[in-house]
Amino acid sequence: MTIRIAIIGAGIMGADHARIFATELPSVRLQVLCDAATDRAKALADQLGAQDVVSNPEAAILRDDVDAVVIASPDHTHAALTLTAINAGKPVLCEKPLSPNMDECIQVMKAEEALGRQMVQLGFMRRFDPSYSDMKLALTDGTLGQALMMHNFHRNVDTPPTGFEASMAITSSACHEFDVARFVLGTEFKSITAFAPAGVAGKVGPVFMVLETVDDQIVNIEVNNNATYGYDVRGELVGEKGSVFLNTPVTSKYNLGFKGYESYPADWRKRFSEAYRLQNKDFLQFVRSGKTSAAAADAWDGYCSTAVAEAGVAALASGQKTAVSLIEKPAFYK
Ligand code: ISE
Repeated sequence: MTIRIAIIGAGIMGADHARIFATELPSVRLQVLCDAATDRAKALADQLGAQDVVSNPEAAILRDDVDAVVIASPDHTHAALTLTAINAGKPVLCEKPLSPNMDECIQVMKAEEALGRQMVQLGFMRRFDPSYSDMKLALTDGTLGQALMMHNFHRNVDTPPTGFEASMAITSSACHEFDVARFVLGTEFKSITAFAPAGVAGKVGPVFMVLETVDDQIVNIEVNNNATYGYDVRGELVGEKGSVFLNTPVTSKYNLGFKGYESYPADWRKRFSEAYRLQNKDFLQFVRSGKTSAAAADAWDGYCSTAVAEAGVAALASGQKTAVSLIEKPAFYK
């Protein structure tokens, strides 16, 4: 069966999802691209062969010729559009975060429960990245013994010219690390402390966070959205018998001008291209079978990372170690 997809948002991520579905995966059709800037959506549709272009996201989701929805619009629109898709009975791959606000995540979980079916997959694509998969496997197969610590670096070249507020270093960037650390360690966080090191005037500054898990492991996260030199994500999981370090896929090594070096990508699309492809393939399988895979992030995972992010924003403002308090996990997600 060919799955007809609506992509909401034709910005950097909407365009990348559209490209992946149109050029890398079988039995899927770009049915409609939706963006407030219809000329941007039209240019993408012409390039990738999408059937139609519209500007109203709700109308796009509700169309009879749409089977499944990808939401890649601005963060604050994610939850409401996800609810529209759930209420229409359409599976949805929603970019992270599910919402910058915990209460909205709870509403999404309630809507799924009321329907009696999971409809939401969250775009925490790092769960599908082969290097994080190795890390998780080294824990689950016993190679590393007990997990003790996890170190994480998350560096972007710069922030988009508009729309990226300081808190988004935590809610929109660090949320990847919150989720992937929960996934790799198989645990939840109990506290977060956040520091703002010296930054450059007029730019979103770096944030350094220290988190404790309920199993007493320590996770630290550096986010620097204005690192300038390249997109650079690093991680190391330390266990009682050794450690696993993420290896960034590198295709070439340069020998030039008395130096040997590798280059960095400008953003996350190249670094995580295989993760995105595997994630979107997994989503199509979810649409076909109605069953979530073990790797995929669901609405509960979206809620948890937003709960950690909310505590992180509060911790940064207060300078205090802040508790992460989660609601009890609904039986529906167990
Ligand atoms: C962006 O939205 C992403 O999803 C990237 O993976 C992340 O590295 C970046 O910091 C976010 O702003």
